[in-house]
Amino acid sequence: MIRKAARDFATNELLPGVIERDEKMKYPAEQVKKLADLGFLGMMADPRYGGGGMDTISYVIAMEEISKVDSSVSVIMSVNNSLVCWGLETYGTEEQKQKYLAPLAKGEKIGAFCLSEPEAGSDATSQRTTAVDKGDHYLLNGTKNWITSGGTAKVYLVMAQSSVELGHRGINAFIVERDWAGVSVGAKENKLGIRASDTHSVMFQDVKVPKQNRIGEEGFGFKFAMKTLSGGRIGIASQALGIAAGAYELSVEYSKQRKAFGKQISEHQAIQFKLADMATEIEAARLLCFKAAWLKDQHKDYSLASSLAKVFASEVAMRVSVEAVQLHGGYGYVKEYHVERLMRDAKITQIYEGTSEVQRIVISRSVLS
Ligand code: COS
Repeated sequence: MIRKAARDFATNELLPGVIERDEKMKYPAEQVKKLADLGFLGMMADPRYGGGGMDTISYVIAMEEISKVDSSVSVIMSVNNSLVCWGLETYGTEEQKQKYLAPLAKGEKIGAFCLSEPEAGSDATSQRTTAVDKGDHYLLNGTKNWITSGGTAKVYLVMAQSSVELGHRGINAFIVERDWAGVSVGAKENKLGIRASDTHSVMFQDVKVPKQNRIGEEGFGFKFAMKTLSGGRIGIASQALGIAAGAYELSVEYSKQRKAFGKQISEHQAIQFKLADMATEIEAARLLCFKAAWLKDQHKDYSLASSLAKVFASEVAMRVSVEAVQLHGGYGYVKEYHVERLMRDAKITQIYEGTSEVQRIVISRSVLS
């Protein structure tokens, strides 16, 4: 049912206009609103807070279907669900959940996750943003980069350094509202892919953050970010899976229509083998996503599984989408056939929420421990 609902939504609501939104970097405001009505912006959150109460497997399925068509929309969905809502639900106080999680899970507000900085992407412990303890509040100063939904979000989860001498144990996580004095947003980034999504720098200048807006104990911020990102990576792995599966489905369809050398190109073994390789890799990526999701649903450790899923699925998305363009030939290189967009969209899945290299750090540490 979830797959069908997501697929119908992608076909009926996302496909029309997806090329134009990509070209013009137009934020999918209407589509995100409908996604909220469908309950997909807080799929896994507890219904007590307006969420859908669904499991992570359902989320993977919905992410796959939506990403087959529009990854600018699915990244908004992924960040809101698995970084923002999940982070708040798991580590927030009851008061924080009532105030912030409820509107976010219902999609009345969009949330953003602010960890990356100009000099702290993979090296996430090197936070330059500071949050100085001033008694009843913290004073927040710094800049966050490449923030998904940075311009539209009303709520930011912000990581900042409160005690440099404590290193990563001095980092805190805060809930910051867009409308507070001192919060400002830079210009929208002009990106290679996921061009319709709203990526901005977010600046904090002497922002007063009340103590009750800290998430968890003093110094819990880095662990909060790592734990939240472990789940986020399942979302991005599913996005990559969807990009690969979308490119593959278009390739199967095209290969049955296009004729060359007197027959459909699907009758040429060179094309058949390309499709066979795509199908094999996509199935493997899907099973890795399901395994990570299943472990999370069973409350088992899923940090390794989510890195395995993300590194593999994102590399499959790259390989499959490049092959899909090749299979489409000249048509693949123009926008109308969608595969060039999928190829551009695929690249980011190897970069955000932990690059492929970061996933290999996580995996190799586990292998060697
Ligand atoms: N869950 C819980 N805790 C974790 C964790 C996880 N998945 N990963 C690391 N930690 C903890 C460690 O246990 C350690 O705590 P203690 O010192 O108390 O034991 C602490 O976090 C620091 O970890 P570590 O020493 O491994 O830090 P490193 O600087 O070596 O960095 C990587 C580890 C590279 C894995 C981490 O910085 C990372 O994931 N970077 C990428 C961040 C990212 O995804 N950026 C994209 C931003 S969102 S688009």
